[in-house]
Amino acid sequence: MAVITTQLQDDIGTITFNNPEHRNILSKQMVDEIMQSVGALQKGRMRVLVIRALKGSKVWSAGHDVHELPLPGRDPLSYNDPLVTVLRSVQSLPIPVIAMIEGSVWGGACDLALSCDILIGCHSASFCMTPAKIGVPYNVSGILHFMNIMGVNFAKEMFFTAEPLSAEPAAKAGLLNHLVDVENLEGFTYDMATKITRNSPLSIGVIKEQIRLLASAHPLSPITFERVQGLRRTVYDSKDYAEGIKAFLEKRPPSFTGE
Ligand code: LCV
Repeated sequence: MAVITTQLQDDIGTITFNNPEHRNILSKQMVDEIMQSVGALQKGRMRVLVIRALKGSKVWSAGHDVHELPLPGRDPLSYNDPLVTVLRSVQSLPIPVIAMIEGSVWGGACDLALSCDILIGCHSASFCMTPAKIGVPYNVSGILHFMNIMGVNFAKEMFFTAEPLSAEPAAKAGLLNHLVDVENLEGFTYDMATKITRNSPLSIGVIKEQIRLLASAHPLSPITFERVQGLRRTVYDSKDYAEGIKAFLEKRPPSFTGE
């Protein structure tokens, strides 16, 4: 059964998460359907893409499907991980992608929302970065994302506390472009999308790619990159990483030992 629905109207594509039972987790199935839909929508005249959950959703997306996290010894967020793949495809799509946020956003879903170009949320929106709650070593591109958008100290607070940031402080920290009342959320989002469809798609596409390249222009020497990967390995090889996943699946708080 499909976990998303797709629509193209007046040059605006819409992908709606439609797996409320499992809180719109970014499972491989969800990611595959998103990638297929984006490909199909690009065959039409799509100038803007809106990514959203169903109206009235309490959870926009609960993030990576924890059942699909590899057990110790393998990088949980490697280059080819389905979630990491969809983040790259959203970032490199040559059209603006608007995340319309209603409900809570967790873990990798925060990264998906932040991979979009514009975030418009209502007061039920919240953002929670959960790697430390599960014992996951987040990846370099994901961390850079948060640093670029909210600055080092806010990023550290989100990663270290693994506490949800509610809509108002999230908007102040730059996680939301606009915070609007829920009854205006759709209207505001599609009004902005319509305005964008009237502008030059070539100019917009080039500006989006220029900003992506400039924002990720951080020289990292090979030895530094290898050091980072080595540090991440000590985490995903750890007992704590296994404990984090086990505790999640057993629906109990994890007991981390630092080993
Ligand atoms: C699998 C789930 C999930 C889920 N996976 O409903 O960023 S990183 O590095 O951490 C990355 C690895 C990542 O993204 O990790 C995932 C981070 N996500 C979370 O920590 C959120 C985990 N979920 C929750 O805290 C709750 O589900 C929320 C608060 C989102 C909703 O709570 P609520 O009480 O409304 P349930 O918890 O009862 O969840 C409904 C069903 O969805 C499953 C969950 O196991 C349950 O399925 P079962 O009824 O079959 O048990 N589910 C929720 N999140 N990330 N499965």
